[in-house]
Amino acid sequence: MKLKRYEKNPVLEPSDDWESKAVFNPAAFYWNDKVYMLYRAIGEYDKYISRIGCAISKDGFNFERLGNPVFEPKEDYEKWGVEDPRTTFIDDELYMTYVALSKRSGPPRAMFGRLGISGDRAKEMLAERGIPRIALASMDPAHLDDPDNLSKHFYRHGYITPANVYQRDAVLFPEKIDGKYIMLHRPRNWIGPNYGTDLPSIWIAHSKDLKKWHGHKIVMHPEQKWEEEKIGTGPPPIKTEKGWLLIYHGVDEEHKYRAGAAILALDDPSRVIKRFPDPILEPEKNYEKNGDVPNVVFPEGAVAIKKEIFVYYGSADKFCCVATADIDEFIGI
Ligand code: BMA
Repeated sequence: MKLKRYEKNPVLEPSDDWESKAVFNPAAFYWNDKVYMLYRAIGEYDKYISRIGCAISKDGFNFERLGNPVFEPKEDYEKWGVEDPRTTFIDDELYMTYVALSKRSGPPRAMFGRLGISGDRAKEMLAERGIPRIALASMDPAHLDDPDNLSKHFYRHGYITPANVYQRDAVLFPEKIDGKYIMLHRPRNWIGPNYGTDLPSIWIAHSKDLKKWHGHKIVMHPEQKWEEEKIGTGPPPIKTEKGWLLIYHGVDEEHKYRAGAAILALDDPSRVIKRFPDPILEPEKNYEKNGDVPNVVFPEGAVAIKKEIFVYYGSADKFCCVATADIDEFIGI
């Protein structure tokens, strides 16, 4: 099963000032008949600090930007960037997980050549990097009626992953299960004999308070050639008749990012009911092959509107795009 790209992709391209270099890896949610995309934006390549902008659409394809960032570094623990947001409604509150950088990370290594960074300078930049962690923010969605002031209304919960665990991918389920919040995450350094996996994998955990997480266990390991380096979560899982539809990303040895899908049991999402062996989307178009980091499709938002699913993804760390599918066909009902 494949996702169908919108023929007029990208739906968002870099614009002015704080979003002049790249807009990518968007979260998405549906509220009052509109799709909201919260996207990661870069305005310069030296510090490469990410902010989060918002664009709104009535049809899921044509977006209008709000103009100013809706979320930007404020606390020390995120002062070098807020990246890769994922949004979920739980009990009528809008939650956003994101990567919080407390240390300078700089541009991705894949861009060093183009930016003329090499030798000692490259070594220095890599040595400066800290361990990325996931932080959480939330908002009462009633504030969406006051879009110009969104940045004031996010409440920061702080880090939700520990200091020594390298984390860039975490999503919350849209519902509690057995009274507990559920998270999928990808601890990159939980590999080796103690962890039961040689490669970074997708794990599950539960929590009563969104702060302390328990019961960590692997849900999926990399299996296919196209995910031979690592896998990580994509958008928050979508509830369907057959189970939770999980869209995730897989990375191969050549650093190509593709999207895959699996279905997890509704009552126990640590159980995989079905996993699609082939990618559902892979870099093919110019805007996916050429950008700041080549050959990347990176889904982080998914919205179900009636029987259609809209998947929002970053392409080549440069643009925001959308691809769709009929949910029933997709999961094989
Ligand atoms: C991942 C993350 C994403 C990025 C992708 C491709 O590790 O850094 O933010 O889109 O690499 O560069």
